[in-house]
Amino acid sequence: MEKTFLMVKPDGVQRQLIGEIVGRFERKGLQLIGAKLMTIPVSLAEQHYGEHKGKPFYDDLVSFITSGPVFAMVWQGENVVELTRKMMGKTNPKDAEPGTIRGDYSMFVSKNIIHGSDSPESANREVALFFNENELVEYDKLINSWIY
Ligand code: IDP
Repeated sequence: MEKTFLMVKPDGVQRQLIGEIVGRFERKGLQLIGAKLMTIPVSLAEQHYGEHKGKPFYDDLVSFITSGPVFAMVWQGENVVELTRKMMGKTNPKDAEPGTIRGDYSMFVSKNIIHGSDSPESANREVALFFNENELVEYDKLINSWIY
């Protein structure tokens, strides 16, 4: 089953949106297999956002993502990467459709409350960056026979 890395950013944690965001993915039928509240060290933030190094917003992005706790998660399901990107909405909340997480709960690109891997390859990389193998819990979700 495909996995993805999702993270409620510091603004989403402060705005008490963890439960709302987790609830949307649960109700969709996805399976949570790892989660933790953590403060990201600068070195991990730099690795995670390495592709943006050199861009004008990079320094602000690293200081924002390390500014307070995030809620890091691993979810699995069929096509989970594409599906959760759709549920998150466009990067800039002004372009994100109502009904998406960013469309419903955020106003500004640097405070867009959630991160989600953008391809299965980046999902594998990001899951490995944030979680040890033993932090991922494989279990049978009995309701899956009513979902798939
Ligand atoms: P994504 O989070 O939708 O995958 P990316 O392009 O990978 O979008 O950008 C990573 C994060 O960097 C965004 O979620 C947003 O918080 C921030 N960001 C992207 N573009 C800008 C910008 O033009 N100004 C400020 N922040 C930006």
